[in-house]
Amino acid sequence: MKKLALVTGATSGIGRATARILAKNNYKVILCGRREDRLIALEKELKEYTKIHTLCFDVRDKKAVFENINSLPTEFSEIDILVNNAGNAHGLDPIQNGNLDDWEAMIDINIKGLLYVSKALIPQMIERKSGHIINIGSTAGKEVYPNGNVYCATKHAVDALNKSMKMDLNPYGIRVSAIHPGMVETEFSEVRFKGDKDKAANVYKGLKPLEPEDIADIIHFVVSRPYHVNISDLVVMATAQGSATIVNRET
Ligand code: NDP
Ligand code: 8X3
Repeated sequence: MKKLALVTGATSGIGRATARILAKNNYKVILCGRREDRLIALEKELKEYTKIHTLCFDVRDKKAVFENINSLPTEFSEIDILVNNAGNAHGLDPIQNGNLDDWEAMIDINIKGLLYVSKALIPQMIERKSGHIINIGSTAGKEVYPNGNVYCATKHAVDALNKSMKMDLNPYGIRVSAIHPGMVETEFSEVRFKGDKDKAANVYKGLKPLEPEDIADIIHFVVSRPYHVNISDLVVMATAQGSATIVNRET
């Protein structure tokens, strides 16, 4: 049996694809998310490959984060790999029209949630002088785009936290890596546009976007390097994407 990975946001998109590839490669996996029905379905699907545990909590709820992680059964308590993936964009409005609830959701989930889960797991990694944290940033954490304001700010924060974690955890031999995807077709745009499927589909119209499996494959590559190799920062875009704002919709 290989290492144990905890994946946040495992109920959809990049997180679910990551849980699948890790499970199929014999990693033990803890699946996290708020939608319990999806956690149960994924556990059922993956338990033929490996040992699976599920944790149902909202990363915004710090009490729930610590209670869930601190009460893991022994077999799932020593976590080698944390994939900080849970997150979303809420809204796409110019700053002057931004919705406060959307802003708070993005800041609370994408930044504070990532910090709570990391804070709950870092002590055990320090104690063992081993571990690997994968932070899912975004190209929105490397550049900004019109109306992306607060989402871009949260992903710039993930970029900064990734670099900071790498420095602060360096004395303890802990690996820290960020993966910054461009456009990946998941439920991301449906969440951003509050369930408007047509608007969401338009984001990917006329191009071949990344698929969640493309990113999952890269996460698997990153975690499976020899321990002395730390891939610190990776930007991955669809070939049709030239930058956050340049997209070739002819390909
Ligand atoms: P999805 O919407 O498909 O998945 C988001 C995941 O995050 C779900 O599993 C969801 O689970 C979880 N999540 C959201 N809010 C919370 C919360 N409050 N507490 C716990 N879990 C939560 O989107 P993606 O797979 O695309 O997004 C995954 C990550 O990738 C995000 O951090 C996103 O910013 C990033 N990203 C996405 C890109 C894209 O184009 N799709 C590009 C670059 C980065 P549940 O609702 O069950 O809680
Ligand atoms: C998600 C990709 O282009 O919407 O982080 O910012 S994008």
